[in-house]
Amino acid sequence: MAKPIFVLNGPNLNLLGTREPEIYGKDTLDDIKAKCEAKAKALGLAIDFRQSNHEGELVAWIQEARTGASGLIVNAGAFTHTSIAMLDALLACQVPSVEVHLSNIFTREPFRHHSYISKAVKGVICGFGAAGYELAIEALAGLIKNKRPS
Ligand code: CA2
Repeated sequence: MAKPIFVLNGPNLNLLGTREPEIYGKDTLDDIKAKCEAKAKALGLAIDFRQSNHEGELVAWIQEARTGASGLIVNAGAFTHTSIAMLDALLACQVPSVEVHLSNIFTREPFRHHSYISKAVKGVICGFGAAGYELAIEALAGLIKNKRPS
């Protein structure tokens, strides 16, 4: 059985759909999970979708991905702009990874313009709402397929 793509979500993303829909869209995190599962299934992949408000738990999951995942999608929430610990975990994690943000962080407050984790990922998708997660799965599908022995 192929390893799943881990989809890791950071702090407060469990509140999606409850407020600020003009920034983050109307989808709840469960809606996004369902969209990811459908996209992965269509591409013959599996996902393991998780959310935590705790930096250490996110770091532990990135470490788990080293051996347990074929790819990694990370929306680190506000930890994007603060977490050297997540950067270090991602640098040590050899699996292909994509950073996703629902909003376009570059059109928002200056403190959101810098991401600590971008240095460690293959690419960044931001500003496309929930569709960004589906785009990230498509991107990873190509990278994972190219790695499979033929
Ligand atoms: O745009 C993104 O996906 C973010 O990663 C979301 C984070 C934010 O800190 C980043 O700068 C960009 C915040 C997620 C919190 O989402 C909420 C949604 C509804 C209600 C409260 C928080």
